[in-house]
Amino acid sequence: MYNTLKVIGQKFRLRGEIYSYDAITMGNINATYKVTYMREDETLKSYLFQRVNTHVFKNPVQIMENIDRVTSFIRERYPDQVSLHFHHTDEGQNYYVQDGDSFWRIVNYVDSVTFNASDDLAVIEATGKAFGHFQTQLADFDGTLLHETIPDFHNTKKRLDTLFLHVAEDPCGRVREVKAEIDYIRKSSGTASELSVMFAEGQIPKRVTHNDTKCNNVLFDRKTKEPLVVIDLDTIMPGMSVYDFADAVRFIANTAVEDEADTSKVFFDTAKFRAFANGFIGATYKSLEPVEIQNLVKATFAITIELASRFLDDYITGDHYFKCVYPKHNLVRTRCQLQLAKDIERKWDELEWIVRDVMEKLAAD
Ligand code: GN1
Ligand code: MG
Repeated sequence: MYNTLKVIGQKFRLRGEIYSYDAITMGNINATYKVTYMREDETLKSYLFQRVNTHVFKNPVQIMENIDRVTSFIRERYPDQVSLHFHHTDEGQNYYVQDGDSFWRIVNYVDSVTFNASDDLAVIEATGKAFGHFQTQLADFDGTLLHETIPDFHNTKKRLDTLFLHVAEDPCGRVREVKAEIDYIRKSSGTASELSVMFAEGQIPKRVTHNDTKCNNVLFDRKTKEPLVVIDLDTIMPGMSVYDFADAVRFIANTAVEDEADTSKVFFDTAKFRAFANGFIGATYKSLEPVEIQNLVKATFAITIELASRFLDDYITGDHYFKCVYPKHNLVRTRCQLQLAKDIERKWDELEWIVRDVMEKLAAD
């Protein structure tokens, strides 16, 4: 790996010699390395090198165009905030394609801490605030400038249709193992699809959204625990605000990890939901429309079913999309999301009540 990283660093004209490097294993899609250089004056400087997964991202050049537009917009509007800088090669591109197939990019390393999970409600609220703030930052960014890099990425209806098609085809003979999972998804498919259908019909506003709002995509200040910057801009596209809320809360309010094999540990934590809602709605409620506020809970259920169906679809079709660490990893992930969806369903009324309560308190302030 050292030699590859060295060559990539040279293409991006980084100064000095590689001092150390570590693989960062957090994401499910791209390969990321933290690479530290020692410069001529013996100071150390770190960068993140990323090899983009071009099986998932079929148009990586378009992604880099989106990222370039969005990061320059944010940097111009908010010059005092921590921001992401992608490096350029001699040819002036913010990416480099090695040997015709490896797609590389380099971004500044921000000294920070991330959370894969947290029991600290203040951190959860801050995560909500960060994603809400990110959306308001981009509120008057012209979404038509963005490429739709993964078409129908959060079109739940299409995701479910694709799953059912692959269930019928059963290309790997795995369907017989997952009957109960498919039954529950079929039963939930009407409710889960509803918002994506409304969005397609123009009943829910089209906004510029992040589309991958896991809490580990927010960098926090090590000392103050204040959010610094939102990262992982690969899926920035026009989308639904409620799904950014939902995807984040699906992840952060899960009492277990996303791939917990013991589903008896999986619950949807309503106190965490409230904390996240406080942060997110607090940052966005002035611009959110009633149809959005009213659908936050439905979106949370929908995105959980959507992700379960994406994991299950990948399992049924032979595990080509998400990185798998062991053979049934995608099945374990599916079961975990379905357990979570069931708990959200049970707590639905309470969650609706929490959203109303958060709104009332914000309005009273
Ligand atoms: C993928 O790799 P990561 O963590 O950035 C996926 C998301 C899923 C997530 C589930 C482009 O994101 O949609 O919610 O895994 N990203 C893509 O952990 O498919
Ligand atoms: Mg991502």
